[in-house]
Order: sequence, then structure tokens, then C-alpha cells
Amino acid sequence: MLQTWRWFGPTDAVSIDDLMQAGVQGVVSALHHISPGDVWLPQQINQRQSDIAHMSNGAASGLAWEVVESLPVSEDIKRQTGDWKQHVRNYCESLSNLRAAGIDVVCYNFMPVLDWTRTDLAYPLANGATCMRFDYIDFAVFDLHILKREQAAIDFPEDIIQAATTRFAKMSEERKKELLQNIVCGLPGAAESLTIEGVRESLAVYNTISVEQLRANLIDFLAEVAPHAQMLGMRLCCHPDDPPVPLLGLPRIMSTQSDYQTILDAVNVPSNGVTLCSGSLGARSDNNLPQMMRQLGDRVHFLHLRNVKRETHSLFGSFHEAEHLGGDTDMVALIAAIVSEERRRQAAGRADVSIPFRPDHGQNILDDHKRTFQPGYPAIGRLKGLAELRGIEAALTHQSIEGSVRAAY
Ligand code: DNO
Repeated sequence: MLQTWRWFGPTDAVSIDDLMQAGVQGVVSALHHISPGDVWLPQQINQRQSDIAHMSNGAASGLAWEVVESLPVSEDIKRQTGDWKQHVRNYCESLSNLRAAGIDVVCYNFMPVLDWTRTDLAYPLANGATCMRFDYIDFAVFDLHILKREQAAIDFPEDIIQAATTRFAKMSEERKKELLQNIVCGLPGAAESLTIEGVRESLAVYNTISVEQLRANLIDFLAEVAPHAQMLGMRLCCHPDDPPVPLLGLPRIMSTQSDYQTILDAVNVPSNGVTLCSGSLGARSDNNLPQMMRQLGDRVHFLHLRNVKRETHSLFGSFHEAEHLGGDTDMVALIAAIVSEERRRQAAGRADVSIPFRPDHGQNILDDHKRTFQPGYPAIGRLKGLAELRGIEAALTHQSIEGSVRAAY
């Protein structure tokens, strides 16, 4: 497992010097300033590589840009509108430029309009830490009473609608504003930052796009870009929907194991792969992450290791981002499945034996409370996550227990 860390570029509050002290082995980054649909030019890519390769005193960091997260897919490509064909050609050109710079792994998502969605960015926990949270009732308040989406009432269970109506009646103006901001503001990695009017307009454009249509559009996109990536020797990996359910009436197509299987089978080349994000997928009680790793492992090119605690017993409901080894996903079993997959790759003589992973998100703890980070991306909370995750891998691959782990998984 290659221990990587997401770095948002020179403006990131966590510096390359910090990453070195955290002991990371590689960097995940993106050129967030380039609009979706535009080409990433060689000199822009090289500049970011140089930023990653150097510490603040100019000395070599020894770190490289290992994974692109994300090379965003434009809304036009997702809808097949406007200049979408040109955007696909541009996507292929960006891939060629990245490959020429020595970067092989590219993450993207196919979520319409919104990237990941939370109702709280700093939810206080009993021990003083804060974390990101999705409160299903607050989300219903937003959809039914703030956004006032016409079809919203048919998308929520009756008890959630009742609870949302009661809660909205007592909600302070301040919380209403905060809720709006948390849900519609461009979150880290989001391709586009949105206002409420912007959300309404963007949602309206998807009114006519069904789940089947969106899936067909993803397959059309992959039918062009995956063979190109394969020819270049690159690996593409689709990030799941976060959270993995339909939201705001938008179609969602990457929420379950069978969603992934459909897409992998439709464009059946090794470069068409998966970003296994245990936190996103783990918000649904029917997603079994170790099993997904065993079933899809062959095509998992990138891992986001994170945990969520589901707060209800339903298939989907409120959840919060737990500590990396807390929450509802059995992280030890998941890492054991990853280690097994890497063993299989080694035996098969594959070049991509070491799968890049990053500690995805982290709770704000200790000095994180005194600094401003991208929501979900504090320095110490993530460092704690990385330390715990690498500890599991070290234990599972230790020679004294390796045989028993192989037998168990
Ligand atoms: C959030 C991230 C996502 C992710 C994109 C990938 O923390 O996991 O924003 O980067 O969905 O395309």
C-alpha cells in the first residue's frame, strides 16, 4: 500500500514540509484552478510537480505527484450537452500530458452538480473533537423548506418529512444560512462552487436525465477515455457518490457494488477502475466494504480509507465521520482484503502491486481547532488516521503473522 496524502497545492495550510514529517510516501493533488473541460497543459502539470518535489528551503522532498484527484468531468460531458465532445477530447489530451509527466493514476467522479454533501462541517463530539456530519432531517429541511424543490416531498419517508417540518419551524435564521452554506458551497475537490440559484438552475437541467441516461453517458465517456488511458498505460478510477443515495432529485449511478460492476463490465479494460472510498460507500448499510474489495479488487486503482458511524438502523440515514478505526466499516478486514489483493497482483506479475491509499478526511483534534483547513482535511486528525492505517498494514504483513492472515482472507 502506497501511503499518500491529499495536497491542495501551494495555498494548502498543510505544507510539503509537514507531509514529510508525517512520513507520507506520495502526493495526491489536482489543478483546481483549471475549469472542468479545459486541457491541463504540460507546464501547469510540471509546475505542480516541482511544488511537490521541493521543501520550503528548496531542498528536494523526494515526494512525487502519484495520483490526480480529480481530473474533473464537465457537467456538459455528464449531460452530453454543449461542447461535450470537445471536452472528451480535451480530457484525453490532459491524460496524455499527465502520462508524459510520469503520472499514471487519475481519479474522477460522475456525480451531477454536487460533489460530496454534508449538513455540518464541524459537528462537536463528546470528547471535544469535531467532525463532518450528514443529518438526514436537516438535509430534508434544506430540500423541502429552503430550496423548496417541487418534487422533494416524494423523496423522503413520511417520518423524516414530519421531523423536518417541526425542526424548520424552530430553526434559527443563522442555522438556516449555515445549512445552505454547508450544502451548496463548493466543498474541497468540488469542481464548481454554487449559489442557491445556481443549484436550482443546475438541478433543472437534470430534470430530463434519468438514471439510465446518466449511466449511458458515463459509458460513452469511458468508451472514449478508458481505451486511451489503457494505451497510455494509465489507470482511471471513479469515485463513488457521497453520500451513496440519490439527492435533490439528481440521478446517482455509482453507489453500490453492482453499480460499479455494471460500469466495469460495460467498458472492460483494466484501466477502467475504481476509487474505493470506504467512507462514502460505508454510509449505506448494504455496502460491505471488505467484500467489495474482494469482488472489485482487481480494478481498484486508488483507495480512500475513512470510516463513518451510521446513526440509524435504516439502509440510509444520518451519519457522521468517525475515527478511522471507529465507525461501521471493519477497517482491519478491509485492509486485509487489500493486502490479499496486492499479493495476488504480485503473483500475477502486475506492475501496480502497491495500491495508493490516503487517509481520507480526519476529525479536527488538538491544534487542528486553532487552524483553518479545507473542511475534512485537518493536519493532525489525518495524521492520526494515517498512523493507525499504516499500523494495521504493518501488523498484517508482519512475517510473524503473515501466514495466518493469508489463510483468513
Ligand atoms: C472529498 C473527496 C471528493 C473527491 C471527488 C473525486 O473529500 O473525496 O471531493 O475528491 O469526488 O472526484
